[in-house]
Amino acid sequence: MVTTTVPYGSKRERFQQTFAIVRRELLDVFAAQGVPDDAQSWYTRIIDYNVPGGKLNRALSVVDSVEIIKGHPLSDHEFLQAAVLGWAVEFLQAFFLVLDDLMDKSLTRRGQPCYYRVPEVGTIAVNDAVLIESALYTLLKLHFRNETYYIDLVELFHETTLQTGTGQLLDLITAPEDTVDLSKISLEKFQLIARYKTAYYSFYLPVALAMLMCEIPETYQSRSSGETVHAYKVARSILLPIGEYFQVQDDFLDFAGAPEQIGKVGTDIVDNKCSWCINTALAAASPEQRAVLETSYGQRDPAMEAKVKAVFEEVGLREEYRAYEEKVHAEIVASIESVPDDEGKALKRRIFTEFLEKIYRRQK
Ligand code: GPP
Ligand code: MG
Ligand code: MG
Ligand code: MG
Repeated sequence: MVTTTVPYGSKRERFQQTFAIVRRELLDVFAAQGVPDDAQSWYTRIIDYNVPGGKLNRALSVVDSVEIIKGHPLSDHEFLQAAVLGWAVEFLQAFFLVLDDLMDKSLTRRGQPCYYRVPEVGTIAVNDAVLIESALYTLLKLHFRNETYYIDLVELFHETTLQTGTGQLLDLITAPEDTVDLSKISLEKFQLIARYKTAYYSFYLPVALAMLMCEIPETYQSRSSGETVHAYKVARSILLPIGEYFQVQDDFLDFAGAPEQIGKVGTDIVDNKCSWCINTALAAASPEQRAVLETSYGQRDPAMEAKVKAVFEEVGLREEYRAYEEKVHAEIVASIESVPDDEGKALKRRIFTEFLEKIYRRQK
């Protein structure tokens, strides 16, 4: 008898195929509440418009990390569980982005109008974000309710939401609409904002979820070094700097990326954001250039925005960025070398290198 194996395609394709499963489950749970067809159609659009269209780096890192820790190709059941955690991160991200675009008054996201700008949606987007958030907990319940680590997954999502909301608060109150005061911003402030608003949910969360699913304990004895490893703390110490680097890239692309490439139109300059770009430009600016930044930053006026961009070019921000990227990449690679690399239910260096290489020199 000839047996044929159906080719799975790439990991990304295999992962994307699981979207149909989680989508169906969520639509069924929603419909089971007994709501009319128009509400069901609205709910379907919420998911389809906001969830599947991203780069999926965060989600794929959950799957990759589970595979690296387990050390063997995943069974169908393991793959689905890892994929559900990946989608849960993408739902968390969609929840944040819908609200972030409203708060940042952004125009486009992932190459389409921001969700709140869809004509019938407007501020209903706030309620839709509530529904997107609730969906991730539905997924966790459907797929993990019977696992011993279920409550750890739930708590991790709750803690991550607190951290991200804290970062967003810092981001917003550091960028008041009516008063531009560049003396109040600094790279230290940028770093704090970046870690809280981005690094926890984008980098620590996907890896910590994989670690929980693989039942890596809080602490264990390293066979290679003999030392006690505080696994989640070590993971955080590598992943938060990667997340900060990612936010530097996001800020640089907000200024220098082509909208067709990055899928969004930058708003940081007009929004008065404490971005890596403004901090780095201020450090390099002459008194005259600083004066231009003082009067033109944070103004909702394309001519003012153009003046700021011209100063960014004059001070050599592109070169600063290239140098920063190479330096921070090398530093992170070196810090990964210090992670104990043990067999079994333990951390592996490759978790971090794979995640880092996904974003190194990214153009979108
Ligand atoms: C990225 O900031 C941070 C977030 C998307 C977190 C939002 C958190 C909430 C609690 C709503 P950003 O504004 O630089 O992202 P982008 O450039 O993609 O708009
Ligand atoms: Mg934004
Ligand atoms: Mg924002
Ligand atoms: Mg940004």
